Amino acid sequence: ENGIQRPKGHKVSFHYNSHVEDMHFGKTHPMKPWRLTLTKHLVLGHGLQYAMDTYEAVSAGTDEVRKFHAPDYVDFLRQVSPKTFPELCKIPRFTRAIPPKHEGDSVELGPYNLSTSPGADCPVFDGMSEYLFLYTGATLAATHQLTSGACNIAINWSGGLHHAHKAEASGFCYINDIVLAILDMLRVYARVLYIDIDVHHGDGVEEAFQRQPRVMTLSYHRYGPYDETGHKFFPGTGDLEDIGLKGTPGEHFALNVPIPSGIDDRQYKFLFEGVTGRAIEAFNPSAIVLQCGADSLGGDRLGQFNINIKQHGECVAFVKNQHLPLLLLGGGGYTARNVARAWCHETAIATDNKLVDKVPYFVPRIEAFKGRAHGDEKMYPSFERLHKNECKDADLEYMVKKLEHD
Ligand code: V1P
Ligand code: CA
Ligand code: ZN
Repeated sequence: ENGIQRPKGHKVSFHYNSHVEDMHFGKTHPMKPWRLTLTKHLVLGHGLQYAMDTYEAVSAGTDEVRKFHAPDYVDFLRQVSPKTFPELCKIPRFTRAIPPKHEGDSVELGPYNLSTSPGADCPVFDGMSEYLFLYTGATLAATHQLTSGACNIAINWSGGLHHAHKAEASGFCYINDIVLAILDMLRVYARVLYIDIDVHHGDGVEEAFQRQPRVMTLSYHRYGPYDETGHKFFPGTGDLEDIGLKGTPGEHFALNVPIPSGIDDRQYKFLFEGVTGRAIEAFNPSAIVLQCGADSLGGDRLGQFNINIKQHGECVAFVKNQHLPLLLLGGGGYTARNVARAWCHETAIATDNKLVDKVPYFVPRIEAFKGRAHGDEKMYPSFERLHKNECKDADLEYMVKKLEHD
């Protein structure tokens, strides 16, 4: 009755675990996992679950994460919590790794760029270990659906954490689920193209494959002078001249599109379709990973671009139209209501559906799904059990207000 249909000619799988929503990076931290609650409820409110196979994610294993990350770093992430952090820092081999505190430093950094100080990019928070291995598990499950041929497009909006390094957290990212996914894809696909439309440079992924000609990385990002004090927009890398590690087979297999602030839809479309189209032509990938960071939208709390959800979605549509196995991941996105709107819209694009203006099904008010209301049942409460109702955008605003006060 809402017109949602399974796509004809391809299959989509959707991977998620509601526990990631409950996490808090800290009161002032811009990363809000509850943006995933909004996204989930919009997706369900539109009935898009009927157009895909939905899977509840399980945690990634230690060995899986060690395929890219250093063993000691993985062990640390497995054990870390606000309670265990001070003890873990006392282990002799870490005491030297902690950089000395300089006067004027606002945050004190621990090993691996982790910190319990408020204001840190990569805080140690309650439940963080569970959170990290869950979003990674969801990405790996999505990857397996693709590589086994069970689907053509696999989605994990809780993944896409592109800044994490081999043995260091960076920019809200602890485990680089993207690198792990691509490593797994290389067992099956000859060449993997990684495209990154997050407003930040996908430095962690680029670095991991800088010597590797079977992976081409292509990031679009804000780049250039930031303010009067000479600060660069995070992470400060991704110059046009950076094309992969010189003198290795990976040279020419990294592409960067540095962009000034305020870019609009028309300009972004011109750049994205021109450069991506040429990259696909030249590289001839066997599969594509698209990081759909929503902080490139206008009005983002951290971003400085001016593009609309429509154009953000057209990037997804352009890549989907290549008809290659496609892994869709989330990433940044700090104005939660717009993140949810964008990723729901892109779930519709992936499944060849058009969304109606009003959400056709009841979207539970916040009291109804706060905490672990869905307990141990399968991820999605079936919609038959919910009242049919309408959700106008005002209802989304209501949820935002309630969640913002959490
Ligand atoms: O600018 C910095 C660092 C901190 N200084 C030492 C320089 N960090 C940024 C990090 C942005 C991370 C983006 C992640 C992603 O690409 C993928 C998930 O979207 C930063 C900013 C900022 N305006 O760029 N950190 C914070 N803001 C911050 C603010 C409050 C509390 C904690 C962190
Ligand atoms: Ca980017
Ligand atoms: Zn970002």
